[in-house]
Amino acid sequence: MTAVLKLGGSVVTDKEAVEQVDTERLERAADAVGAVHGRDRGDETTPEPAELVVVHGGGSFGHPNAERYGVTTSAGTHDDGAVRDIHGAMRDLNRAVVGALADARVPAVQVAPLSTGYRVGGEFQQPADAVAALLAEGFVPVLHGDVVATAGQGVTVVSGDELVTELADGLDADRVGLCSDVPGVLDSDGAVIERIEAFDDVADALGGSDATDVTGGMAAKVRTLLDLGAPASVFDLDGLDAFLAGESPGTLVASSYFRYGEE
Ligand code: IP8
Repeated sequence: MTAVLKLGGSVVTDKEAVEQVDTERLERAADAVGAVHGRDRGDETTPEPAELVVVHGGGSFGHPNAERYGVTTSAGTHDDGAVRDIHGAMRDLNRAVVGALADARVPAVQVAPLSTGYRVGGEFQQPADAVAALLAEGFVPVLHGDVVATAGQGVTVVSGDELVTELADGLDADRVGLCSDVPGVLDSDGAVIERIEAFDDVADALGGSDATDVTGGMAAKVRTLLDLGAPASVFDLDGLDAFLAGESPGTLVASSYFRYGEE
């Protein structure tokens, strides 16, 4: 049973500041992960395979730096200084996230997308072999939004969401969790939608099907999640314990196909 969990930039950083970790929220998230995936020190010689991959977003580390150099998921740069600055900021944040998880006894280890992923023809590719091998050896790999080599464009940004999609498919994950600062996918009245099985069911609430890919945001996220080979939950920090306990807090985005696997 493998789960991929994204901790959004709004969970681990103070988005109003520059390169500021939100220590309190990060510790809260790390403690929740540790309560389920922590292990006693001394277990290192006989680890069980780990069941969790963590991905975190850029928040006040990645985004201001990417903006400074005009780099996005589609606009690249050959400026090596930009690569060092954007990647360096994300490494700093990753060190804080991995450190907090380690303090919560999670066998967390850092994996840098810049060293392992790439983009060709606009499509992001994240080979999952090294991550799978780390999981098999009992580690919890922790990846992060980053910059990655992009054919003909130098580097472009890769978002945490793109990593989640690639890893969920590459690892044949059973569950996906997206933890951010919203309690779920909201309808037009601001209420959390419990379950989404088809985009058309929520297109109006999310701003209509035509607007989706241009505006990005939740509509694009829902489309992507519906195409995943695993059910995905969208929730906030209050829902993290429940997700880690195997429940589906917030909004469950799962095509009707997954109903057959349910009791
Ligand atoms: O916060 C962005 O990741 P995201 C990463 O998941 C960078 O979109 C480098 C801006």
